[in-house]
Amino acid sequence: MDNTTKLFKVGSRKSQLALIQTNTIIDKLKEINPDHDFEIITMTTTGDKILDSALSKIGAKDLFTRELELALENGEVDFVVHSLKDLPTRIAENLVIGCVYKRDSEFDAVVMHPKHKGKKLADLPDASVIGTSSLRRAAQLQRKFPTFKFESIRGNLNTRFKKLDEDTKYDAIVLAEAGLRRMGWDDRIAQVLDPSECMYAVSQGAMAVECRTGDEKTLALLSSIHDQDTAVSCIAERAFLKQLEGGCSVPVCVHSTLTDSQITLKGGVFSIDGTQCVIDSVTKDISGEPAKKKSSTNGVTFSAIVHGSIDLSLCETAENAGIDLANRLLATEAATILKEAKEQTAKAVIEEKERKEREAAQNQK
Ligand code: DPM
Repeated sequence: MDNTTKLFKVGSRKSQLALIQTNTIIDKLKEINPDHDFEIITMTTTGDKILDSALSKIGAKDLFTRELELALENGEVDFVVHSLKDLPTRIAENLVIGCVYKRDSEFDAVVMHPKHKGKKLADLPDASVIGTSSLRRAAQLQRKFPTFKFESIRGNLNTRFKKLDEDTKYDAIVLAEAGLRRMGWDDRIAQVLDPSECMYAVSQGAMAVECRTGDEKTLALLSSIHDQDTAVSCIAERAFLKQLEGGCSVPVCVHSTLTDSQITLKGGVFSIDGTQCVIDSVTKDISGEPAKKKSSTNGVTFSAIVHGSIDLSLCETAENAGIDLANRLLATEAATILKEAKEQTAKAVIEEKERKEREAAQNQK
């Protein structure tokens, strides 16, 4: 390697979607920094290995990210690309989100079984089976469509498509529109759900790149593709989830809008069965101060989003929007709904563990 070439090692999950996302980031970095080289090192995470349980029943927050973070900590890779919605709102002190990439669609989308071609959810018959292992999607859609049944479906996106098309079990599945489009499956999108039907998950559709705290070379590189608007929205959403102490174990959903003058964060807490919910919103003025960029590589974290050159006051306002909204909800019956949902999920985690132990014992016989 000569002096002008810099090689960066990039960690990625092996799934097709993860590799597409990693390559998108690398291509953009190369476009801006043509003298840099990138080598992808793939690995398997717990979330990729445990395919017979719903995410919420596995009982860990960092299923898709921990192994990648370990590789970062060990110096095996210089940065890793995540879907920001899979990254916990608290990350280890020695790691940071070096940049947030411009968000794709944040909405959820419905994919129909081929026999329902041309239909929307509202056209499906009573007792239709919808495949999703997201508590958030199931709770909100159960509320809208009380006769539907929601069944867990796991595996990477390719596997889920196969399960939908080749089994007769599911009438439709619900996935993130961003993931579907990144995979090139645009023509299978039967319906994009707007927030009145299904609010999205915190940071859905946004990619984040994580690196080591204080790795100035990598942080400088990543700052070249940082999108401040996406970061500001995601800071508000992540601060909301963090303050609620939520994760994928509870049906928490958001809808944020950012203009030049305001940030509005709408958020909801649902019971697991969707019968109870509280939704509220907070708006903050962001027009006051001109966007003055301040430097913050160390020490300042907004729900774990840190990078080189950002408008700190804007980030702070976004963070406060999330915290305020969470506190407003926690002062209502949302607190009880959340507590019960967490207890239910914790119980489901134990039951799932016992089920697997029984299964393993059976297989030994
Ligand atoms: C999280 C959830 C899901 C993923 C829970 C939720 C979906 C789980 C499932 C936190 N992570 O959304 O309520 O349906 O079994 C994941 C996907 C993407 C990132 C796939 C999807 C898409 C790309 C993106 C899995 N993580 O949601 O359809 O948002 O950037």
